[in-house]
Formats: sequence, structure tokens, C-alpha cells
Amino acid sequence: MLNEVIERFRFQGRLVDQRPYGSGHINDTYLLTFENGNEEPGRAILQRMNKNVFPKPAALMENIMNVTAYLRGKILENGGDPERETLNVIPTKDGEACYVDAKGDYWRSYVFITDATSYDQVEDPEHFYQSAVAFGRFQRLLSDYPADTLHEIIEGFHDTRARYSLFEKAVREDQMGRAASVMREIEFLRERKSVADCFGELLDKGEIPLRVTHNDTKLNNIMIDNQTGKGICVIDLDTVMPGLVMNDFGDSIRFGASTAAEDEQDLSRVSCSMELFELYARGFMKGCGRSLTEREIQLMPMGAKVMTYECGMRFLTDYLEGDTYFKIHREHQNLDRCRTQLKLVEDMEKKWYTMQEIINKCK
Ligand code: ADP
Ligand code: GN1
Ligand code: MG
Repeated sequence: MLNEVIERFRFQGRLVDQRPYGSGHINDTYLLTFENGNEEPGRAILQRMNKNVFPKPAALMENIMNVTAYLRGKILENGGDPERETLNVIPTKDGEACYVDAKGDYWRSYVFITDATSYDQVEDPEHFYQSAVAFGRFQRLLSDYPADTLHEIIEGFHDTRARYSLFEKAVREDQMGRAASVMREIEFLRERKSVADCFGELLDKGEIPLRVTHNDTKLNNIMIDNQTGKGICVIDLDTVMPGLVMNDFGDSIRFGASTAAEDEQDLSRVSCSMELFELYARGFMKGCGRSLTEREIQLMPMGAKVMTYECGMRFLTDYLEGDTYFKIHREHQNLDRCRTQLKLVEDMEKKWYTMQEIINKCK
């Protein structure tokens, strides 16, 4: 199957290797290697887009083509290298942004960003700081992007209130008969329903602005340059849509400032590091420049809590529904993921004033 798909793209050279790649939870990603007569072989990323998660892949690709073209212009204006600093789609031989196979699966390809790494956990705090500068800069570069031309790829993606309703529905329906065994987690989320409502209420009152945001700012969605240690390229642009800047900040904290992996089973190892929180806050504010309102800045700790609460709730919802959304590699992995998120929420509650103080120091 893969060979037939690879055939359809405008790749150069002779294919010498193909292998599953990366640790994303959504798409099926492959690394392809080509012999092309140069010392350094050619490489490309090939992805089967997840049609369960992205039911409108053509609209999604239109967003990506437009956003990457826009970023390319900005990068050139700033004297950068658009081949490494933004994703570049490799078209099909027919000149399309993606290929639809006989089974109706959508495939796309990207230029492989060489000499850079995407990290699943913070190995060097400086990388985390640099990822913050890059995600902040990404937000600033897109600040005048015409938001109304973007398709809403996943409706209500970070509408935490709506996600709460979906969670309660999953508990009610209890398709897998798992609800009784996770009552503690269910109660934890119920007791904190106000967290789910918070940003929706502020949006309703017009107190916070919608901006064009990335919406999936995990550390492994950024490439860190192996030579300079800088955040060279923001990747995984599937969810670029109007959203809240606090959520982009918060999702990075949820994932990167945790002292353990997202699916760690030993919860005593999971906490939210205030050193990493501070580093990220400094980098993100720097990257965003002066574009944020005071209200947005004050709400950054809330962004961390909302994103962590929401992600824990999404993992639990998926566990209750039979693991149909996030890829799992072992039984109960989504429950383990949920538990780390709830542990982080609890820890953030304990460290609430420290987080606020840090934000005031960094602004
Ligand atoms: P998912 O939506 O499943 O998370 P991603 O687009 O994030 O998929 O890709 C999964 C992983 O593949 C990334 O975390 C990264 O390690 C790698 N990757 C994706 N695109 C590129 C690229 N253009 N160059 C190098 N590595 C990439
Ligand atoms: C998914 O695609 P990936 O692995 O970068 C998910 C995010 C979650 C994250 C949790 C489109 O991100 O929303 O926060 O898993 N992406 C989508 O790790 O649902
Ligand atoms: Mg990803």
C-alpha cells in the first residue's frame, strides 16, 4: 500500500527506506529516505491523515497551504530560510496537496526538516525556553492573518464547556462498562466544572479576544535545531484556527512543564515544575512581543489549568468510549494519560499563587 502511495508524489531519487516515525497521537507518520546521488540522502515525511479526527481533509489542506504560504512570506521578509522555518508541502504528481487512495484515505507529504529534533520531554531546559520563544513568535507572525478565511477544522476544538457535555454523555452511555472503575476521576472533573466554563464565559462577555492560534503546542510539535538549539520550525499545523492565546501557552505547560511523561503510571513522579513554568513564560512573552492584552497575560495560569483539565477530560472520555480517538499502544493508556493530567491540575492548584507571581515577574 505504502509503495503505491509513494508512487503518486513528486519525490526525487530512489526510495531506499520507509518506516513509521514520531510519537504523534493522531496521524500515521512515515519517514521516507531516497538515494539521490548526493552524499546526504533525501528525506520526506509522509502522513496518512486521521479521517476519524479530520472528516474534512480537503479543507484542512487548504488551511495548511494558505498558512504555510503566509508564513513563507513573513520568514522571507525577516531574512529567514523558509525551507527550514515552516512546513513545506510536497505535492502529488498531479499537483495536488494530497492524494486520496482507493480506500478513501488522504495522504500528504512534507519536506523533512533536517538537523533538528522534536522532543517528547524536556531534555535541556534551554530547548523548552526556545520552544516558547518560537510558539510566541508563531502567534505574533499570524496576528494579522485573515482569520475568517480559515476553515474551523474541528468544531469547538478547545470549547471546554462543550467538551464537558461530551464527557458527561460518555459517562451516561458508558459503552465499555468502565465508568464504575473511574468514579474518582469522574468526580474530580465534576467538582471542577467551573474550570470548563471559565473561558467560554469570558468570551461570551467579550472580555478576551479570539486570535489565530496553533491549538496543539506540545513540545513535540516544534523542531529544535540541533546546532543552535533554537526552535526552528513549528509543525503539526492541522489545528491552526481562531482560538485563545492562553490555551497555546497552557498546552505547552501541560506537556512540557510536567516532570514526567504524559502516560507515566507512577503518579508520584508527576508535578508541574515552576522552574520550567517560569522559563516558558519568559520565552512566550518575548516571542509574542507586545501583542497581548493585560487580561490575557493575567489569565496565563488559567490557560495552563484549563488545557490540562480539558486534556485529562478528553483522555477519560476516549477511555470511556473505547479508545477511538487517541492512538494507544497498551491497554488503559488513555486512563494513565488522564491520571497524569488530573495530578497536574491538582499540583497547579497548590502552586496557583506562585504561577501568578511568576507571570507578573515575566510580563
Ligand atoms: P500528529 O498529528 O500525529 O502528532 P505530527 O504532524 O505532529 O503528527 O507528526 C508526528 C511527528 O513526526 C512529529 O512529532 C515530528 O517528530 C515528526 N515530523 C512531522 N513533520 C515533520 C517534518 N516536516 N520534518 C521532520 N519531522 C517531522
Ligand atoms: C493530540 O496530534 P498530537 O499528538 O500532536 C491532540 C491534542 C492533544 C494531544 C495530547 C488534533 O496531539 O489536541 O492535546 O494529542 N491533537 C488533536 O497529547 O486532537
Ligand atoms: Mg503532533
